[in-house]
Amino acid sequence: MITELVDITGDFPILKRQINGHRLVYLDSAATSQKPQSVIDRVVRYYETSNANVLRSVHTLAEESTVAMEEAREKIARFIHANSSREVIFTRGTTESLNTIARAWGDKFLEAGDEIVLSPMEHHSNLIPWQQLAKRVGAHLRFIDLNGDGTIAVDAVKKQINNRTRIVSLSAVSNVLGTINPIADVAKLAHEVGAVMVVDGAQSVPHQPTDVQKWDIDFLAFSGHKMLGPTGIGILWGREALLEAADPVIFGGEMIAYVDQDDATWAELPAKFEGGTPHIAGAIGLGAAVDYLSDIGMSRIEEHSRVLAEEAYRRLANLPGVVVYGPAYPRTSVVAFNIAGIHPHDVSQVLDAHGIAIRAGHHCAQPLMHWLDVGATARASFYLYNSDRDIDALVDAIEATKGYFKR
Ligand code: C6P
Repeated sequence: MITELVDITGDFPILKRQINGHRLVYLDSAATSQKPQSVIDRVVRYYETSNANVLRSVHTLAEESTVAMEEAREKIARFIHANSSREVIFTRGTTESLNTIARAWGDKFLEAGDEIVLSPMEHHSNLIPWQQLAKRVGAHLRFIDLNGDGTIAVDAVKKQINNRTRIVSLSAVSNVLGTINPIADVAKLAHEVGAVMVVDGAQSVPHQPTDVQKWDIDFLAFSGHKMLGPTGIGILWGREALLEAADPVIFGGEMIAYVDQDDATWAELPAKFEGGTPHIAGAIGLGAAVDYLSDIGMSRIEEHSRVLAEEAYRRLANLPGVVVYGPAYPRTSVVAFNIAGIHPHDVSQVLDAHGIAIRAGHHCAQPLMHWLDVGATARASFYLYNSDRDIDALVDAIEATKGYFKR
């Protein structure tokens, strides 16, 4: 290990698998992380012992189920330093969280001529909801100019923010460039003009300590499945006053206070935004994932993700014919690259033959592909169960890929 993190691969049953006769080298955690046994066991135990709908029935199982889900909410609130678990809304993931903010807050408070500031590195989930909001209300999108290496300078942000700005929405970590964006500085600029600061934390919350108070932001979206939790569960965090002021977007069971034939009033937070039966097992599983991450310590995980990404960048950038995107330093968790003359899908296929799982494509960031002037890239992404041994395997397999296509 090149970091102080001990080898925890034994906690992840899937990592025992052989793929095409090789040890599985899983370098696709930015798409979704693998799950430790403790998370898998927690979900199974829930279904085996306490399965019941939440917040409705008054029997023992329903009580246990509700308590377990609300305990998970409390853990997640502490994990991101929310003021209260009332600010923590369960969603399906980052995508649903961002769409909810755009609908719930954006539709209510934006008007024609207002502006939304984004960056060209945003994932489609942090772009299209704002495009659609802008179309609905007649607002305009503005984009921060990136530095040549894909980083964001605070001065470039200043140029796009003015007194018509109502929303600034930025990823904390890019899922392609691995850049770490200056969220606290941008939030300060947003607040100076009375705009709200939204953060796409899909790639940051799994890899670094998250403190919404220190960042001084207004909304945060992230996904459970990228941080060792189950798929289909994610979080929308918002400041209580903003969530109180916003309108619900999913109408139905459990999000109401009172209903008659013609109208309805809304439940208190967080229920107001959680219409319908939630993903109870997912929420409880995410709580177990937060326990696992917290036991290791997010600062150590941050260091580990940073060291692996920087080391992988350095080694790939030294390979002839390999182009690596984004800054050498500082970066975290993901390294996107291309091999001259070989399509990334072909790279991915040859790597798979060596047991190595990476992602290839536009990574749901087509505007960023245009900015990089490429159609697609290969991308290796690292997490707490990876080590320098996996970087060795990646480098060897890239050399083999080059040899294969030369033939
Ligand atoms: N990026 C990747 O391979 P969902 O799908 O809702 O859990 O997350 C969407 C999302 C939003 N923002 C960022 C920065 C992301 O990286 C992602 C998911 C995956 O890069 C799947 S496309």
